[in-house]
This record gives sequence, structure tokens and C-alpha cells, in this order.
Amino acid sequence: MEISNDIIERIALAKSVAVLTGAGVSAESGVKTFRDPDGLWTKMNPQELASVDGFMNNPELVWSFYRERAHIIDKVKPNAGHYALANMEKLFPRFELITQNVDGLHAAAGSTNVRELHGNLIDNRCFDCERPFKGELPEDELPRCPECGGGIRPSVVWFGELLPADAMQAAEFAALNCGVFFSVGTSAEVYPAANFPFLAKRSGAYLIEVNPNETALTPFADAALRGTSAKVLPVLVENIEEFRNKSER
Ligand code: BJW
Ligand code: ZN
Repeated sequence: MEISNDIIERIALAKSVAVLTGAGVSAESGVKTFRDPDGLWTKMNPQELASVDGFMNNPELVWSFYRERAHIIDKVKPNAGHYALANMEKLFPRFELITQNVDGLHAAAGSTNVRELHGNLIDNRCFDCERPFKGELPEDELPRCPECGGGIRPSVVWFGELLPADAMQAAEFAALNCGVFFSVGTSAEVYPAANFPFLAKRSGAYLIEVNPNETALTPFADAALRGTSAKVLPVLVENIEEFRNKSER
């Protein structure tokens, strides 16, 4: 993977970097993406599995989907792309990692202060009183809130739901104020997350896409690094470090 000197220089000289990640970053850890040919939404209906109506209509089906995914993410490990992003945060005075992923792999790789736009699969909460549910999830019945008896749901963001205000605010600030914005491993089809790269670009940031495939964002990117995140991101970090070492000499 060759990355041009011009791109490396632009990144290495930036004071503020923001990164938006999507499911592709975890693909090489063995977590399925959503819209790739073998993705979750290619085979399953998101309205049934990832919406409040879907949960109300068939909570058993929704829970069987989320239990299975929670078991998978319990076993998987971060890959070289996650580790590269954890290293990258140490290279810039300001660095914001904004993720749509719900698997907790950025934090597991050592990234600090990860902004989770779509919640996470590790936490659960009461649908009615919103209290966090800390108990063990029963395998063969629906979990219930010990405080109010309400139904328990995964703490993820479903279609039609608002994203967490703190993560949204941090993402918006980062997009408005960064010199370089990366969109990594996301199809850039789901809003409002997909809006942040545009916001950054309109605010003057250099916009870089890291993805093996073209996306809805590609025509607007200043640079597209075509490859998987586990291959491209470690090379990127290495090149930034080399550039900085050369400039010091
Ligand atoms: C690699 C790789 C490798 C592969 N390395 N890369 C019409 C127009 C605009 C908006 C809307 C609309 N109609 C409805 C909306 C709003 C809706 C929306 O955006 N829908 C669009 C799909 C049209 N958004 C919402 O509803 C959001 N809420 C909201 O807007 O609230 C305000 C509101 C309320 C009421 C009415 C209207 C507005 C909420 C969105 C919640 C999304 N939730 C999910 C599920 C989370 C829980 C769970 O995990 O189950 O989030 S859906 C799913 O998509 C998940 C992901 O975070 C999200 C984004 O997917 P992502 O990460 O981009 O994955 P993929 O699979 O799409 O792409 C993978 C990419 O990786 C590909 O590009 C590959 O090439 C690449 N790749 N291997 C690097 N190794
Ligand atoms: Zn409750």
C-alpha cells in the first residue's frame, strides 16, 4: 500500500484530526458489516430487527438477533486497524474518534474517549424507566426490569431514534474544527452520522476515505485510500511517524 507524500504531509501537519468509523473497521475481526454482500441487512430486515416497532411487534426475534451478536462480540478481538487508530490519537494535539460501531473494539484496542453514535451492544436498559440493566441476560425468556417490570432492550440506536446528545455534540464540534477528517469502513448511508464528513469538508477540512470500495462519499473525498482498514491504517501511522522523524532531523 503506497500513500502519496502529499497526503501524508497534510495529515502529519494537522493539529486536529477527526475519524468516523463504521462496521468495515471490525470486519477483519470477524464482525459482520450491514450492507456488504454478506452483511446483516442483506439477509435480514432492519425494520423488523432494528426499530422500536420491530421490538414491540416481536421482542423475542429482536432479542435472539442481539443475543447472538453479543455472544460474537464477546469472543472477537481488535484488529490492526483498531490498534492503529489507538496509536494515531497519540500523534495529534486534538484527536476525536467517532464510531457508529456498537462492538466496543476501539476501546478494547486502547482508544480513549470513543464517541459511540449508535450506542453499544454491551449495555442494556429498561425500555420504560431507562435505568441501566446490570443483571445477567436470561437465555430463554425476555429480560425484565427489576425496578419497574418494563422490558429490557439493548442500548443501541435503532432507526427513527435520536442519537445520544453528548456523542452528537462532540462529533459536530470535531467535524467543524478539524483539519483532517477520515471516514473509515462506512458506507456513509446512514444519517445523521453520514453528515459529519460533509460538515467537516464544508468547514475546510481535508477529507480522506479509507475503504476497499467506493461509497456515497467517494465523489466528495479529497483522497481515497483503497484497501482494508487493517492494512491501510497501520501503514498510514507508520508513514506519519516517518514524516515527523525526517522533519525533526
Ligand atoms: C471495509 C472493510 C474492511 C468492508 N475495511 N472497510 C431518508 C434520507 C435520509 C435519512 C433517512 C431517510 N429515511 C430515514 C432516515 C433516517 C435514518 C437513515 O439514515 N436511514 C438511511 C438508511 C436512509 N436514520 C435514523 O433513523 C437515525 N436516527 C435519526 O435520524 O433520528 C432522527 C429522526 C427520527 C425520526 C424520523 C426521522 C429522523 C438512527 C440510525 C440508527 C442506525 N442503527 C444501526 C443499527 C445499530 C444497532 C445494531 O448494530 O444493531 O447502525 S443500522 C446500521 O447502519 C448500524 C451502523 O452503525 C449503521 C451504518 O452502517 P456502516 O457502519 O456504514 O456499515 P455498512 O455495512 O453500511 O458499510 C460497511 C462499509 O465497510 C462498506 O462501505 C464496505 O465497503 C466497508 N468495508 N470491509 C474497511 N475490511
Ligand atoms: Zn424499568
